[in-house]
Amino acid sequence: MAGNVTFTMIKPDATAAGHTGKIIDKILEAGFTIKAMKWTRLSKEEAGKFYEVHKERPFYGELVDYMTSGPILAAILVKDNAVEDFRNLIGATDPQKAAEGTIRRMFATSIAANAVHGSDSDENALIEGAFYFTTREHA
Ligand code: 3AN
Repeated sequence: MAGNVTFTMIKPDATAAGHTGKIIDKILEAGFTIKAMKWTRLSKEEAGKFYEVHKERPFYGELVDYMTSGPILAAILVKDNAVEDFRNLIGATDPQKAAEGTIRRMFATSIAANAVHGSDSDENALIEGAFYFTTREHA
């Protein structure tokens, strides 16, 4: 059975463009509740660690540079079938391929600067949430 937790980051392009409030509205309207939330800025070391799975990908350096270029909003979200429903809400990685009405279609500017992150599995949702929040912060 699918889990009810996912993890998101509103990325530097979206926070800089002033889209944070509108994106949170979309997330709440879609039925997610916020279990923990943190406004922060990643160091290169932290971003490198968060995206370690992409280390061998050609865009890894660009991704780390971009994710450290400004503040982000990290959050743990709760809803039935959270991972899949959130991926549907944000749309495809490439905003030009993202469906109408999805967060990336509305707010993202490119594949790299694609406005939001969404965990791709229940397991990664827990790992990613634990990267930012202690157990007490989402009790
Ligand atoms: P998603 O975020 O949709 O799960 P992944 O896991 O394939 O996509 O990629 C992780 C992140 O790496 C993306 N959110 C995006 O910021 C960046 N990324 C993916 N593909 C590219 C690419 N071709 N060029 C630059 N950045 C990319």
